[in-house]
This record gives sequence, structure tokens and C-alpha cells, in this order.
Amino acid sequence: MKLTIDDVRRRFIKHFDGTTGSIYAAPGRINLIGEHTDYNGGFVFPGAVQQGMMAEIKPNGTRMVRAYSIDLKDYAEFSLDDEKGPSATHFRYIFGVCREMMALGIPVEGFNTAFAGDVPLGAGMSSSAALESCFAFALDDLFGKGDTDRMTLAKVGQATEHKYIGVNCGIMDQFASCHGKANNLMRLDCRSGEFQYFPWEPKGYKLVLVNSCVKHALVGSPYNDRRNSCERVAKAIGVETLRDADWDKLEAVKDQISEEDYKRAKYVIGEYFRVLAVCEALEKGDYETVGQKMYETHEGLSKDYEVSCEELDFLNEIAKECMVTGSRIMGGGFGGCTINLVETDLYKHFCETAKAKFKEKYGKEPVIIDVVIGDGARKIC
Ligand code: GAF
Repeated sequence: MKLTIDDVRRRFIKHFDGTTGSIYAAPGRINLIGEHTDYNGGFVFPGAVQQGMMAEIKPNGTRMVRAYSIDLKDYAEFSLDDEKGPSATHFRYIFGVCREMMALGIPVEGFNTAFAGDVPLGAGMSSSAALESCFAFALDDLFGKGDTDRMTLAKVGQATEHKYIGVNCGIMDQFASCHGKANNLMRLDCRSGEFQYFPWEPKGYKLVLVNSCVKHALVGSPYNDRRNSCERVAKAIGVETLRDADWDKLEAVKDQISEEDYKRAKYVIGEYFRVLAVCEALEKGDYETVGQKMYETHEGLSKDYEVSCEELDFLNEIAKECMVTGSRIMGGGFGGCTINLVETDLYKHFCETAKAKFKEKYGKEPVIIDVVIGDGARKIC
């Protein structure tokens, strides 16, 4: 479903006083490579997608936020001055962003809002970061001077996840949603915050997501456990994050850490080098190497980091059988999509085979999503 401005406007008018406000949007993201590296101070390589969240917002002259979720047909009212906030997760994202923007000194006031999205939920394409970035950008524009830098807005979304949702995520998703640029991927050094745009126009290749439709949700998942493992290993080595570890340092503490933590750190250190190898390969137009690294990431995420599931491993095997250049789990894992780098000539064969074989085994077709790299958070009108 493509989300239109008219859809949002119609519902806003219907649910509030018949007047209109301003419309803002922010996207979900894909990630070519660099998974579970952000909270370890490593590199990530995401891009914003065209799917995202859209919100119409209008100040209402009170201290109350009146919010209507178009997708869930759910309404809530909450005070900006209430410490606790609403209980439903979809409203807590908005509440958290309001509170974090206020903590930055932005004089947020009450508003009416209707919001909706077309990022497939549970696909690991970061609908939650899209929602956070949309509101962070909008509140800065409406109540601040509109000049808060985008990394600060991304951090507002990340802090919302940590403090109001309970997911100790890294910065990748909110970063991508705030900084996205059409036809560009971005390599972010999560330790320094420096990033570069990489034009993404692979001649003869397509990026395609295959959504297993196994619902991925980081809330209540073992995501935080993975992060804790990494932090334990970093502590044992005596470095701030695994970014400052290497194979020798890891081997030196092998006897002091659990076998499980060892495997987690082994994946993270390997992924650091894989992202760098992919950047080098992309500069030479060497997509074979890019693809090979994607398969290696999948292997690591499945066997060592253990965030895959049977369905995603199966989709990865189908990609190999179809001679797809690269394929791997994308995002936090525990369900969601694989991301596939496919030669254009093989695209049709791969999609048809993936659908047929998956259906034969699991009784339903996976959903194919063609990736189009889009822009980051913005005001629409
Ligand atoms: C999720 C998190 F939100 C990101 O910060 C990142 O850790 C990702 O999982 C894994 O790379 O999307």
C-alpha cells in the first residue's frame, strides 16, 4: 500500500475540528551490511526506503497531545507533563519523543495528530524509527527553530526506545530515517558519528527484500541480551566497545567468558571487517565480493549471533540455489526479511522460486519488496 497525503489529511479532518495542520514524513530503512555493529561502535551501511510514516500535526493551544493512529484505529490523549505517559506502545513512541525534545529545551506544546505508515510491520524495516524520526523532525519544526541537527533528532528516537519502550537499540535506524537521501546508501561510523553518502546505482543488480512474515519485534525479544553479551566481552577485554577489540584480544579472554558470549563477539568483530570490505568492493564495482560478504554475515548471524529463524535460513538457502549474488537476514533478526542482491536477469526466477518453495514448505507466500532508496525525514506540506 502506498500511503498518500490525502489518506492522512482526510482522517485528520474527520477526527479533529475540521481544520488542517502540517504534514511530515520519515522513512523506514534497509541495511546492506553491518548488523548488530551500531551498539558496538562499529560501522553500518543503511539507506532510507520509500515506505515510511506520515503524520498531520496541529498545535491545539493546550498541554495535551491528542493522537489518532489511522492504521490501528486507536485514539489516545496524554499530557506532556505526565511522567508516565500512555500505555499503548504506538503512543509511547510519540510521548517519548515529546519528552526527549522537551529535555533538549524545545518548547513543545500540545497538539492534535493523525498518523499512519506503509512500512510493513514486523518486517525489520524499522517502522518504529520512522515514527520517532517523523515526530522529532516535526516537533523541532513546529515548536523549535527547525535547526536541530539530524543526528540529535536521531538520538531523540534512540533515547525514546531506551527509556520508554525498553529496547536498548543502537543508532542505525533513527540515523537512516533522519539522514536518508534518494539513491544513496550511507556508511556511518557509530563510534565517531561520521558518515559518507555512497551513490547506490548498481548497474545490472537489484536489491530485493523477501519478507518471511515471521513477525519480528525487538520489544520483549532477546535483542537486549545480545547487547549485554557484547558489553560483557568488551569489559573482559578492557575496552569500551567491541570496536576496539580484535581477534587476538578476544582469544586472550576466551577462558574468562562464556562460550556463548565468545560466539557473539566473534560475529561482531568479523562484521566490522566485512563492512569495510564491502565499501572497498563497492568502490571498485565488485558486486561479487559484496554478495559474498552478505552470505558470510548471514552465516554469522545465524550460527554465532543466533538471531535467525528457520524460515530466514530457508530463504537464504533458496537464494544460494538461485545463484543470487548476496543474501542475508536484515535488521535485528528474530523474523522479518532477508535482503538480497540479485542480478537483474535472475530477479524474476528468484522471486518466483522463493514464493513457490516457501509456500510449499510453510503454507504461505513470502512478500517480495523491491527496494527503492528514498529521502529522510521531511515536511511535506
Ligand atoms: C535493530 C536496532 F534498532 C538497530 O539499532 C540495530 O542494532 C539492528 O537491529 C541490528 O543491526 O534494527
